[in-house]
Amino acid sequence: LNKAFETEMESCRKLIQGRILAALQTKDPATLYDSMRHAVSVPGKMIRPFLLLLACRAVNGDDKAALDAAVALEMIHTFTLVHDDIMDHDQLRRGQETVYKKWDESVAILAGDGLLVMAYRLLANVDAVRLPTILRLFSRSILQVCEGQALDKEFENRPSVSVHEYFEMIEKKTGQLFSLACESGAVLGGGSPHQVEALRRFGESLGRAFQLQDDLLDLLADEATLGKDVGSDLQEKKKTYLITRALEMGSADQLLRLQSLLDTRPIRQREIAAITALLAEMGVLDSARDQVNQALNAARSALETLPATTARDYLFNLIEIIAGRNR
Ligand code: GRG
Repeated sequence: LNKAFETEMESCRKLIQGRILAALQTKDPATLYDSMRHAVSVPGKMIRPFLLLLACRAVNGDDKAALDAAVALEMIHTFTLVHDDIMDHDQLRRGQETVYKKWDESVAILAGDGLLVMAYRLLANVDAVRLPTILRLFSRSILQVCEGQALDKEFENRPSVSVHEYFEMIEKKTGQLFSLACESGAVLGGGSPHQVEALRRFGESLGRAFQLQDDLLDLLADEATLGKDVGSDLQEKKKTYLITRALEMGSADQLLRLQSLLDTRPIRQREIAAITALLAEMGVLDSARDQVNQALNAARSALETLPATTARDYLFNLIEIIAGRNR
């Protein structure tokens, strides 16, 4: 990957992180602000704000028009993680204790709420002409994330879920913040309707690839590198791509073996390894990798329709990063 891209990604991370910390100077009440600061203290990959800024540049817009929205988006993403960790009982996030583990559920609910509202306060700074559109896009997407999360939780209690239903769920849960990043960046940059739609589709496909990778990483990643609990999806009976596809591809005998492994508690490294081997035997891991590649190709096609700019090159680079990510 080219050096300029990496430098740009790192400088975007620093910029967004600086803005987030600057917005969080309040001390009291400590359980509210300390827990909010804890949630943002280790920065994530910052893919979503980077996408928002690049989408703005890709339509010839200025960073200044997009920066507050980019910071707001990362806060919203962090808020969903804080609440998700309560719902999934996760202990580890970005390599440190989750807010829910370090404090308790009440504190984590409030910390998440605080982050969401601070994000909306920042969004209010967006240019007045574009503000109604941006508020509509953000609110619609966040509601869709709620729907995706509700489906995800409902699926945990269902014995089987189709691959089609799985894709509907991840389009909402993960795809929406990716497509929101790209669509709102393009709107803030003053892109044409065609450009806005191309970038929205790019974000949607990238989000799909990203979540499929996330499903694979829950099984295959190294916990220290990943920075969150490995095997958490299995423990929580998540209907990931791997599980929904196994239900389609497995023989009766393979599905019996899978079910008995999935019912084991707790799920340890031994079970994870056995489940991985079984899914590989069914052809499910290859199928997942194939789906990742298809989604990344769709993302590439959407970008082809945009004018050739440095920002577009960086968006192509991001596709390669996601193709090879291990955290
Ligand atoms: C009101 C929107 C709303 C929220 C409550 C909790 C919840 C509903 C939704 C959670 C949705 C969720 C956690 C989706 C998972 C998306 C995902 C792949 C997260 C990991 O993102 P990364 O890898 O994380 O970009 P980093 O740590 O790099 O920021």
